Amino acid sequence: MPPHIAVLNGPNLNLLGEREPEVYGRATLAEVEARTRERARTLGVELEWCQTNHEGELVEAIQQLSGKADGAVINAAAFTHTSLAVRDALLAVRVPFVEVHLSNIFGREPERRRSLLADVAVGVVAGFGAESYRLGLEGLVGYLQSRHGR
Ligand code: CA2
Repeated sequence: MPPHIAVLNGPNLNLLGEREPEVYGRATLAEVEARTRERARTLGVELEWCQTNHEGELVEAIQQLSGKADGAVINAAAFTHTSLAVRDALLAVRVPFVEVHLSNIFGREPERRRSLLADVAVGVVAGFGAESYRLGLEGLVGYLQSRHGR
């Protein structure tokens, strides 16, 4: 069976491409999804994609990864900086994940420089716009392959 990877997107990412292109780029979330799916196809992994504006829905989506996904690519958006609930859900399911951001959160306002998720992630990719998702997926797939090869 091909590895199953979930890509989870948090609040306001549905607005991508419409506003703040200088910060987040011009690609819409549908375009980011299409590019990421194209890479998933060449990597031979199955991709599931979702976006929610609600913290509880994101927590539920993370809980549902258990037993279903081999790994996850997560842009928790503003919840990255605020949500212990998202962190707790990720710790509970123990599914390896890569944290991704379109912008370089470490070069932004102080409140965005802190991630409540990064220390429990396999890795973090930030600042490459839509490419952050592709890079995150590649990193995660490489991690899963090396783990299986051990
Ligand atoms: O850089 C990222 O990917 C972020 O996760 C995006 C979040 C932000 O809160 C994080 O600090 C960094 C924002 C999501 C998108 O918000 C938009 C707001 C207006 C127009 C378009 C997108």
